Amino acid sequence: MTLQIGVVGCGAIGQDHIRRLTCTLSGARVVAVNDIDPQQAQHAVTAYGLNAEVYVDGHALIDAPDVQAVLVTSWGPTHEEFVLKSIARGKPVFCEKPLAVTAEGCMRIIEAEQAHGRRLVQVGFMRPYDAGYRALKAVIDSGTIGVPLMLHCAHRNPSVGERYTTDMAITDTLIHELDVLRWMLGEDYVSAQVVYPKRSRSASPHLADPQIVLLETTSGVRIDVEIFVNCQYGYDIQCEVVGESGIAKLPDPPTVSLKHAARNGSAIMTDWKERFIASYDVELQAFIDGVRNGALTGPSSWDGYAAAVAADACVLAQKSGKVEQITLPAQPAFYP
Ligand code: NAD
Ligand code: ISE
Repeated sequence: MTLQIGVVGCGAIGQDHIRRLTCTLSGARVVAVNDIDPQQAQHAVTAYGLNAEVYVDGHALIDAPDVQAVLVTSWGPTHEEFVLKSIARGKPVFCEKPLAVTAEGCMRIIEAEQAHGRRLVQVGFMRPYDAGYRALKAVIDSGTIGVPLMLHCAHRNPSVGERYTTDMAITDTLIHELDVLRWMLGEDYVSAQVVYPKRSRSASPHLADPQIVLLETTSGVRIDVEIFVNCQYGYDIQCEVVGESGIAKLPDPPTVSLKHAARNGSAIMTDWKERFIASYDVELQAFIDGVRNGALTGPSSWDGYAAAVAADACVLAQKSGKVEQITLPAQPAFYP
């Protein structure tokens, strides 16, 4: 049976997910679309030749009897209401990060999902599906480099728009590292601090860029993450794990090594959509398969909550300049 999906939010990633649902993945079909800007929704229908109803209201789309599962790809502050609505209707929902913009919002979703009695939510954290991160985790788990002691990471974007503010370095950007490093190490965070290097002249006046986030995990692993969203040269994700007896590094995407015009080099990607294209495919196929098999396995509401709790502490640390504690309640058995 083909899973009939309704999409709320047809911006950059909404359109990209509609494309993969329509052209790349199997077992699902987009039957309804919505955007607060109706032209965006209509554009998705035209661009991908969808046989889909356009709804002016996301809640009406979720209510529609032919919508069996929901994709929430609207702006972050709207995620909580659409996820709660999907749970209230008993419909599985894939929600792009962040699950909600506050930890309290994520907790309301967790409570609603548990009250429903079975998992309905998958969060759009795609990096645990990335082949490079999976290979890195396999090396750590094999014990080859001994116990991890330190991680050196970087999340660099070529540039960001005017609307991007200092706190978004955490809530929009670092949130991926907060999720994937926790998954990779199998540990939660206990503290965070943010320090500001010399500011780039490419950053807008309301953005401190770059930033360095220092995290500590329960067992004492120290992590530094450079967030630099106006680095100019490309979209560059780095992660190096220093263990007791060796170092393991996230592979760069494969590109041709080129010797030309008295230079030796290789291309660097500039677009996050391309860098993680395979992981987006795998995460969304996992959602479709999970719904059809009656068991979701991808990043859960609890993962969304854990990342949000850490992000809240990082935003506090941005403002206080101090080391801020991160405290997670015990993980409910509902989320094994
Ligand atoms: P975008 O601004 O391009 O698109 C967001 C869309 O949501 C817009 O078309 C806007 O009109 C629509 N919208 C806003 N409020 C709405 C509402 N109440 N109802 C319906 N539609 C509404 O942004 P984007 O880059 O597509 O990001 C969307 C979400 O996806 C964000 O939460 C972002 O963090 C996340 N995202 C995740 C990744 C990833 O790597 N996993 C990448 C990009 C974006
Ligand atoms: C964007 O919203 C994403 O989620 C991308 O994966 C991330 O790398 C980028 O920095 C964000 O702006």
